[in-house]
Amino acid sequence: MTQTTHHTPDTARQADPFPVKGMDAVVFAVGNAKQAAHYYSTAFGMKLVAYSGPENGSRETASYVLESGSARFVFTSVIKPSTDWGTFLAQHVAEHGDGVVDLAIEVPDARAAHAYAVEHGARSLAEPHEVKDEHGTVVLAAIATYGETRHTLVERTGYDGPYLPGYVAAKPMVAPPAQRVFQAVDHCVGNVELGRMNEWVGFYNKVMGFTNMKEFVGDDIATEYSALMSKVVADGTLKVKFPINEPAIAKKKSQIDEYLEFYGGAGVQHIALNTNDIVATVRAMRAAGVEFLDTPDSYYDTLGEWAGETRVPVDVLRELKILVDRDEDGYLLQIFTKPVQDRPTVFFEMIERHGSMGFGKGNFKALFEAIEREQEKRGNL
Ligand code: TYF
Ligand code: FE
Repeated sequence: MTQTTHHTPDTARQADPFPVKGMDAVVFAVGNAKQAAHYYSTAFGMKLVAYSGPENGSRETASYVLESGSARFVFTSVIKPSTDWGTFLAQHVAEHGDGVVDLAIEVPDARAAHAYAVEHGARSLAEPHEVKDEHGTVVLAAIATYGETRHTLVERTGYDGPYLPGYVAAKPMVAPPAQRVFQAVDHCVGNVELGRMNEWVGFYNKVMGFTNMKEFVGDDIATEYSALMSKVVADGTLKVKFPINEPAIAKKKSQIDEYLEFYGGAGVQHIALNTNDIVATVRAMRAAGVEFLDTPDSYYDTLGEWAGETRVPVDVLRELKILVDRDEDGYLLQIFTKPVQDRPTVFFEMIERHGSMGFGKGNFKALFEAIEREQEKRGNL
Protein backbone atom coordinates (compact mmCIF):
# COMPACT_ATOMS: atom_id res chain seq x y z
CA MET A 1 0.00 0.00 0.00
CA THR A 2 1.46 3.31 -1.07
CA GLN A 3 -1.74 5.26 -0.42
CA THR A 4 -0.73 8.04 1.96
CA THR A 5 -3.52 10.60 1.68
CA HIS A 6 -6.60 10.03 3.76
CA HIS A 7 -8.42 13.14 2.61
CA THR A 8 -9.25 12.15 -0.96
CA PRO A 9 -12.99 11.60 -1.30
CA ASP A 10 -13.94 8.16 -2.64
CA THR A 11 -15.35 9.67 -5.81
CA ALA A 12 -11.99 11.28 -6.67
CA ARG A 13 -10.23 7.93 -6.30
CA GLN A 14 -12.63 6.14 -8.63
CA ALA A 15 -11.49 5.69 -12.20
CA ASP A 16 -12.71 8.39 -14.58
CA PRO A 17 -15.75 6.86 -16.35
CA PHE A 18 -14.99 8.74 -19.58
CA PRO A 19 -11.24 9.44 -19.81
CA VAL A 20 -10.20 11.87 -22.55
CA LYS A 21 -6.77 12.82 -23.85
CA GLY A 22 -7.87 16.20 -25.25
CA MET A 23 -9.45 17.72 -28.32
CA ASP A 24 -8.50 15.71 -31.40
CA ALA A 25 -9.71 18.12 -34.07
CA VAL A 26 -12.25 20.81 -34.85
CA VAL A 27 -13.76 19.77 -38.18
CA PHE A 28 -15.37 22.44 -40.36
CA ALA A 29 -17.65 21.80 -43.33
CA VAL A 30 -17.12 24.71 -45.72
CA GLY A 31 -17.96 25.74 -49.26
CA ASN A 32 -14.35 25.92 -50.38
CA ALA A 33 -11.85 24.04 -48.21
CA LYS A 34 -8.88 25.00 -50.39
CA GLN A 35 -9.47 28.69 -49.77
CA ALA A 36 -10.34 28.18 -46.07
CA ALA A 37 -7.04 26.32 -45.61
CA HIS A 38 -5.25 29.27 -47.16
CA TYR A 39 -6.98 31.78 -44.82
CA TYR A 40 -6.11 29.76 -41.70
CA SER A 41 -2.53 29.43 -42.99
CA THR A 42 -2.02 33.13 -43.66
CA ALA A 43 -4.25 34.74 -41.01
CA PHE A 44 -4.00 32.21 -38.14
CA GLY A 45 -0.44 31.02 -38.89
CA MET A 46 -1.52 27.38 -39.19
CA LYS A 47 0.48 24.72 -41.02
CA LEU A 48 -1.06 22.36 -43.56
CA VAL A 49 0.07 18.85 -42.57
CA ALA A 50 -2.28 16.43 -44.31
CA TYR A 51 -4.69 16.23 -47.22
CA SER A 52 -7.30 13.91 -48.64
CA GLY A 53 -8.91 14.46 -52.03
CA PRO A 54 -9.32 13.09 -55.53
CA GLU A 55 -5.54 12.89 -56.08
CA ASN A 56 -5.29 10.22 -53.38
CA GLY A 57 -8.55 8.39 -53.94
CA SER A 58 -11.17 10.57 -52.19
CA ARG A 59 -13.42 11.59 -55.09
CA GLU A 60 -16.32 12.82 -52.95
CA THR A 61 -14.67 15.30 -50.56
CA ALA A 62 -11.48 17.33 -50.18
CA SER A 63 -10.09 17.77 -46.66
CA TYR A 64 -7.20 19.93 -45.47
CA VAL A 65 -5.69 19.29 -42.03
CA LEU A 66 -3.96 22.26 -40.39
CA GLU A 67 -2.10 22.40 -37.10
CA SER A 68 -0.77 25.00 -34.69
CA GLY A 69 0.88 23.46 -31.64
CA SER A 70 -1.55 20.84 -30.33
CA ALA A 71 -4.54 22.44 -32.10
CA ARG A 72 -5.83 20.72 -35.21
CA PHE A 73 -8.45 22.10 -37.61
CA VAL A 74 -9.83 20.11 -40.55
CA PHE A 75 -11.60 21.87 -43.44
CA THR A 76 -13.76 19.67 -45.64
CA SER A 77 -15.76 20.52 -48.73
CA VAL A 78 -17.79 18.40 -51.10
CA ILE A 79 -16.55 17.84 -54.65
CA LYS A 80 -19.41 15.61 -55.80
CA PRO A 81 -21.70 13.82 -53.35
CA SER A 82 -21.82 10.06 -53.88
CA THR A 83 -22.56 8.70 -50.39
CA ASP A 84 -24.74 9.74 -47.45
CA TRP A 85 -21.70 11.49 -45.93
CA GLY A 86 -21.17 13.72 -48.98
CA THR A 87 -24.88 14.48 -49.17
CA PHE A 88 -24.92 15.34 -45.46
CA LEU A 89 -21.94 17.68 -45.79
CA ALA A 90 -23.39 19.44 -48.84
CA GLN A 91 -26.70 19.92 -47.06
CA HIS A 92 -24.86 21.10 -43.91
CA VAL A 93 -23.10 23.87 -45.84
CA ALA A 94 -26.31 24.84 -47.68
CA GLU A 95 -28.26 25.08 -44.43
CA HIS A 96 -25.70 26.42 -41.96
CA GLY A 97 -23.05 28.08 -44.11
CA ASP A 98 -19.44 27.37 -43.16
CA GLY A 99 -19.51 25.81 -39.71
CA VAL A 100 -18.30 23.12 -37.34
CA VAL A 101 -19.61 19.60 -37.97
CA ASP A 102 -17.45 17.77 -35.48
CA LEU A 103 -15.73 18.49 -32.17
CA ALA A 104 -13.59 15.36 -32.26
CA ILE A 105 -12.20 14.16 -28.94
CA GLU A 106 -9.15 11.97 -28.52
CA VAL A 107 -9.79 9.10 -26.11
CA PRO A 108 -7.61 6.20 -24.93
CA ASP A 109 -10.34 3.66 -25.80
CA ALA A 110 -12.96 4.62 -28.41
CA ARG A 111 -14.99 1.42 -27.95
CA ALA A 112 -15.28 1.96 -24.20
CA ALA A 113 -16.04 5.68 -24.62
CA HIS A 114 -18.76 5.01 -27.19
CA ALA A 115 -20.29 2.22 -25.09
CA TYR A 116 -20.36 4.44 -21.98
CA ALA A 117 -21.88 7.37 -23.89
CA VAL A 118 -24.61 5.29 -25.54
CA GLU A 119 -25.42 3.52 -22.25
CA HIS A 120 -25.92 6.96 -20.70
CA GLY A 121 -28.26 8.25 -23.38
CA ALA A 122 -26.14 9.42 -26.33
CA ARG A 123 -27.40 8.84 -29.88
CA SER A 124 -24.82 6.86 -31.83
CA LEU A 125 -23.87 8.21 -35.26
CA ALA A 126 -21.12 5.66 -35.95
CA GLU A 127 -20.45 2.38 -34.21
CA PRO A 128 -16.79 1.82 -33.26
CA HIS A 129 -14.83 0.77 -36.33
CA GLU A 130 -11.20 0.48 -37.36
CA VAL A 131 -9.65 2.43 -40.21
CA LYS A 132 -6.15 1.46 -41.32
CA ASP A 133 -3.39 2.13 -43.78
CA GLU A 134 0.39 1.64 -43.86
CA HIS A 135 0.76 4.01 -40.85
CA GLY A 136 -1.39 1.84 -38.60
CA THR A 137 -4.90 1.64 -37.20
CA VAL A 138 -7.25 4.23 -35.72
CA VAL A 139 -10.49 3.33 -33.95
CA LEU A 140 -13.34 5.78 -34.60
CA ALA A 141 -16.87 6.08 -33.22
CA ALA A 142 -19.27 9.02 -33.16
CA ILE A 143 -22.16 10.37 -31.11
CA ALA A 144 -24.56 13.24 -31.74
CA THR A 145 -24.57 16.45 -29.71
CA TYR A 146 -26.53 19.74 -30.13
CA GLY A 147 -27.90 20.66 -33.55
CA GLU A 148 -26.21 18.70 -36.32
CA THR A 149 -22.90 18.70 -34.46
CA ARG A 150 -21.18 15.45 -33.54
CA HIS A 151 -18.36 14.18 -31.34
CA THR A 152 -16.14 11.70 -33.09
CA LEU A 153 -14.22 9.64 -30.52
CA VAL A 154 -10.72 9.03 -31.83
CA GLU A 155 -8.35 6.33 -30.53
CA ARG A 156 -5.05 6.85 -32.33
CA THR A 157 -2.49 4.98 -30.19
CA GLY A 158 -1.92 2.42 -32.98
CA TYR A 159 -1.21 5.00 -35.66
CA ASP A 160 1.73 7.24 -36.58
CA GLY A 161 0.61 8.89 -39.84
CA PRO A 162 -0.16 12.55 -40.58
CA TYR A 163 -3.84 12.56 -39.44
CA LEU A 164 -6.00 9.54 -40.20
CA PRO A 165 -5.72 6.57 -42.53
CA GLY A 166 -6.66 7.77 -46.01
CA TYR A 167 -4.80 11.07 -45.63
CA VAL A 168 -1.41 11.85 -47.13
CA ALA A 169 1.17 14.19 -45.62
CA ALA A 170 1.16 17.68 -47.13
CA LYS A 171 3.56 20.60 -47.22
CA PRO A 172 2.64 23.98 -45.66
CA MET A 173 0.66 26.21 -48.05
CA VAL A 174 2.72 29.27 -47.15
CA ALA A 175 5.91 29.66 -45.13
CA PRO A 176 4.83 29.26 -41.46
CA PRO A 177 5.34 32.37 -39.27
CA ALA A 178 8.53 32.64 -37.21
CA GLN A 179 6.42 32.70 -34.05
CA ARG A 180 3.40 30.43 -33.57
CA VAL A 181 0.14 32.43 -33.46
CA PHE A 182 -1.54 30.02 -31.01
CA GLN A 183 -0.74 26.63 -29.50
CA ALA A 184 -3.87 24.85 -28.33
CA VAL A 185 -7.65 24.79 -28.26
CA ASP A 186 -8.79 26.22 -24.90
CA HIS A 187 -12.57 25.71 -25.17
CA CYS A 188 -15.34 25.15 -27.73
CA VAL A 189 -18.66 26.92 -27.18
CA GLY A 190 -22.10 25.76 -28.29
CA ASN A 191 -25.21 27.88 -28.81
CA VAL A 192 -28.45 26.00 -28.13
CA GLU A 193 -32.12 26.96 -28.36
CA LEU A 194 -33.99 29.00 -25.73
CA GLY A 195 -34.58 26.95 -22.60
CA ARG A 196 -32.34 24.05 -23.59
CA MET A 197 -29.02 24.97 -21.90
CA ASN A 198 -29.65 22.84 -18.81
CA GLU A 199 -30.67 19.88 -20.94
CA TRP A 200 -27.34 19.99 -22.83
CA VAL A 201 -25.35 20.56 -19.64
CA GLY A 202 -27.12 17.45 -18.28
CA PHE A 203 -26.21 15.60 -21.48
CA TYR A 204 -22.48 16.17 -20.89
CA ASN A 205 -22.88 15.36 -17.18
CA LYS A 206 -24.50 12.00 -17.96
CA VAL A 207 -23.00 10.95 -21.28
CA MET A 208 -19.37 11.97 -20.66
CA GLY A 209 -19.28 12.36 -16.88
CA PHE A 210 -18.23 16.01 -17.38
CA THR A 211 -18.75 18.31 -14.41
CA ASN A 212 -19.84 21.93 -14.23
CA MET A 213 -17.22 24.63 -13.79
CA LYS A 214 -18.00 27.42 -11.37
CA GLU A 215 -18.32 30.18 -13.96
CA PHE A 216 -21.82 30.72 -15.25
CA VAL A 217 -23.96 33.56 -16.53
CA GLY A 218 -27.21 33.53 -14.61
CA ASP A 219 -30.47 35.46 -14.72
CA ASP A 220 -29.02 38.60 -13.17
CA ILE A 221 -26.33 39.17 -15.81
CA ALA A 222 -28.63 37.87 -18.55
CA THR A 223 -31.44 40.35 -18.08
CA GLU A 224 -29.15 43.25 -17.22
CA TYR A 225 -26.89 43.16 -20.28
CA SER A 226 -25.70 39.84 -21.70
CA ALA A 227 -29.01 38.57 -23.17
CA LEU A 228 -27.66 35.04 -22.75
CA MET A 229 -27.27 32.36 -20.13
CA SER A 230 -24.17 30.19 -20.05
CA LYS A 231 -22.75 27.23 -18.16
CA VAL A 232 -19.47 25.39 -18.65
CA VAL A 233 -18.90 21.64 -18.56
CA ALA A 234 -15.44 20.06 -18.57
CA ASP A 235 -13.75 16.71 -18.16
CA GLY A 236 -12.05 16.06 -14.80
CA THR A 237 -8.63 17.15 -16.09
CA LEU A 238 -9.99 20.38 -17.72
CA LYS A 239 -8.44 19.41 -21.06
CA VAL A 240 -11.83 19.56 -22.78
CA LYS A 241 -14.06 22.52 -21.84
CA PHE A 242 -17.45 23.12 -23.43
CA PRO A 243 -19.43 26.24 -22.45
CA ILE A 244 -23.09 26.08 -23.51
CA ASN A 245 -25.07 29.28 -24.21
CA GLU A 246 -28.79 29.83 -24.63
CA PRO A 247 -30.58 33.09 -25.44
CA ALA A 248 -32.18 35.01 -22.59
CA ILE A 249 -35.23 37.20 -22.82
CA ALA A 250 -33.64 40.54 -22.09
CA LYS A 251 -33.80 44.20 -23.08
CA LYS A 252 -32.04 43.56 -26.38
CA LYS A 253 -32.39 40.86 -29.02
CA SER A 254 -29.97 38.17 -27.96
CA GLN A 255 -26.81 37.62 -30.01
CA ILE A 256 -27.62 33.92 -29.51
CA ASP A 257 -30.95 34.41 -31.30
CA GLU A 258 -29.09 36.10 -34.13
CA TYR A 259 -26.74 33.10 -34.35
CA LEU A 260 -29.60 30.56 -34.23
CA GLU A 261 -31.48 32.43 -36.95
CA PHE A 262 -28.53 32.66 -39.34
CA TYR A 263 -26.97 29.27 -38.55
CA GLY A 264 -30.34 27.60 -38.80
CA GLY A 265 -30.32 26.05 -35.34
CA ALA A 266 -27.92 25.05 -32.59
CA GLY A 267 -24.22 24.80 -33.33
CA VAL A 268 -20.70 25.82 -32.43
CA GLN A 269 -20.45 29.55 -31.68
CA HIS A 270 -16.78 30.13 -30.93
CA ILE A 271 -13.50 28.32 -30.54
CA ALA A 272 -11.05 29.78 -28.03
CA LEU A 273 -7.35 29.38 -28.78
CA ASN A 274 -4.49 29.62 -26.28
CA THR A 275 -1.55 31.88 -26.89
CA ASN A 276 1.32 32.76 -24.57
CA ASP A 277 1.94 36.06 -26.34
CA ILE A 278 -1.41 37.64 -27.09
CA VAL A 279 0.23 40.91 -28.16
CA ALA A 280 2.23 39.22 -30.93
CA THR A 281 -0.82 37.09 -31.80
CA VAL A 282 -3.15 40.06 -32.23
CA ARG A 283 -0.55 42.11 -34.11
CA ALA A 284 0.06 39.24 -36.56
CA MET A 285 -3.64 38.50 -37.07
CA ARG A 286 -4.57 42.18 -37.50
CA ALA A 287 -1.72 42.61 -40.01
CA ALA A 288 -3.16 39.64 -41.94
CA GLY A 289 -6.59 41.28 -42.05
CA VAL A 290 -8.46 39.52 -39.21
CA GLU A 291 -11.09 41.82 -37.67
CA PHE A 292 -11.57 41.95 -33.90
CA LEU A 293 -14.37 43.38 -31.80
CA ASP A 294 -13.77 46.95 -30.72
CA THR A 295 -13.50 47.98 -27.08
CA PRO A 296 -14.21 51.60 -26.05
CA ASP A 297 -11.42 53.70 -24.52
CA SER A 298 -13.50 54.05 -21.34
CA TYR A 299 -12.77 50.35 -20.63
CA TYR A 300 -9.03 51.13 -20.41
CA ASP A 301 -9.51 54.36 -18.44
CA THR A 302 -10.69 52.38 -15.39
CA LEU A 303 -8.84 49.11 -16.05
CA GLY A 304 -6.01 49.64 -13.57
CA GLU A 305 -8.48 50.15 -10.70
CA TRP A 306 -9.83 46.60 -10.79
CA ALA A 307 -7.56 44.50 -13.02
CA GLY A 308 -4.28 45.43 -11.36
CA GLU A 309 -0.91 44.78 -13.00
CA THR A 310 -0.66 42.44 -15.97
CA ARG A 311 2.21 41.30 -18.18
CA VAL A 312 1.08 43.77 -20.84
CA PRO A 313 1.04 47.55 -20.24
CA VAL A 314 -2.41 49.19 -20.40
CA ASP A 315 -1.47 51.35 -23.40
CA VAL A 316 -0.69 48.21 -25.44
CA LEU A 317 -3.93 46.55 -24.31
CA ARG A 318 -5.77 49.74 -25.33
CA GLU A 319 -4.04 49.92 -28.71
CA LEU A 320 -4.93 46.31 -29.56
CA LYS A 321 -8.35 46.21 -27.77
CA ILE A 322 -7.33 43.27 -25.57
CA LEU A 323 -9.58 42.56 -22.55
CA VAL A 324 -8.44 41.61 -19.03
CA ASP A 325 -10.17 39.60 -16.34
CA ARG A 326 -8.95 38.65 -12.88
CA ASP A 327 -10.20 36.19 -10.26
CA GLU A 328 -8.83 34.58 -7.10
CA ASP A 329 -6.58 32.24 -9.14
CA GLY A 330 -4.96 34.80 -11.43
CA TYR A 331 -5.80 36.70 -14.59
CA LEU A 332 -6.45 36.22 -18.28
CA LEU A 333 -6.09 38.35 -21.40
CA GLN A 334 -8.59 37.76 -24.19
CA ILE A 335 -9.95 39.17 -27.43
CA PHE A 336 -12.71 38.11 -29.82
CA THR A 337 -12.72 38.17 -33.61
CA LYS A 338 -15.73 39.27 -35.58
CA PRO A 339 -17.53 36.39 -37.33
CA VAL A 340 -15.12 34.80 -39.83
CA GLN A 341 -17.71 34.22 -42.56
CA ASP A 342 -20.51 36.35 -44.03
CA ARG A 343 -23.14 34.84 -41.76
CA PRO A 344 -23.00 36.27 -38.19
CA THR A 345 -22.19 32.84 -36.79
CA VAL A 346 -18.78 31.31 -35.95
CA PHE A 347 -16.00 33.43 -34.44
CA PHE A 348 -12.75 32.90 -32.50
CA GLU A 349 -11.35 34.00 -29.16
CA MET A 350 -7.63 34.33 -28.46
CA ILE A 351 -6.79 33.84 -24.77
CA GLU A 352 -3.61 34.12 -22.69
CA ARG A 353 -4.09 32.59 -19.24
CA HIS A 354 -2.09 33.44 -16.14
CA GLY A 355 -3.62 31.23 -13.46
CA SER A 356 -7.26 32.09 -14.04
CA MET A 357 -9.38 29.20 -15.31
CA GLY A 358 -12.35 31.50 -15.93
CA PHE A 359 -13.89 32.66 -19.18
CA GLY A 360 -13.81 36.43 -18.79
CA LYS A 361 -16.93 37.05 -16.74
CA GLY A 362 -15.67 40.50 -15.76
CA ASN A 363 -15.65 41.44 -19.44
CA PHE A 364 -19.16 40.30 -20.25
CA LYS A 365 -20.62 43.82 -20.13
CA ALA A 366 -17.95 45.35 -22.43
CA LEU A 367 -17.97 42.29 -24.67
CA PHE A 368 -21.71 42.06 -25.09
CA GLU A 369 -21.99 45.79 -25.77
CA ALA A 370 -19.35 45.37 -28.51
CA ILE A 371 -21.29 42.45 -30.01
CA GLU A 372 -24.50 44.51 -29.91
CA ARG A 373 -22.80 47.34 -31.83
CA GLU A 374 -22.02 44.75 -34.55
CA GLN A 375 -25.59 43.36 -34.44
CA GLU A 376 -26.86 46.90 -34.89
CA LYS A 377 -24.66 47.42 -37.99
CA ARG A 378 -26.08 44.21 -39.45
CA GLY A 379 -29.65 45.35 -38.75
CA ASN A 380 -30.19 42.47 -36.32
CA LEU A 381 -30.82 44.26 -33.04
O1 TYF B 1 -16.57 31.16 -23.63
C1 TYF B 1 -17.05 32.00 -22.91
O2 TYF B 1 -17.92 31.73 -22.10
C2 TYF B 1 -16.50 33.41 -22.96
C3 TYF B 1 -17.57 34.43 -22.88
O3 TYF B 1 -21.17 35.15 -26.99
C4 TYF B 1 -18.48 34.52 -24.01
O4 TYF B 1 -15.70 33.55 -24.09
C5 TYF B 1 -19.75 34.01 -23.91
C6 TYF B 1 -20.65 34.21 -24.92
C7 TYF B 1 -20.29 34.92 -26.04
C8 TYF B 1 -19.02 35.41 -26.17
C9 TYF B 1 -18.12 35.19 -25.16
FE1 FE C 1 -14.91 31.82 -24.72
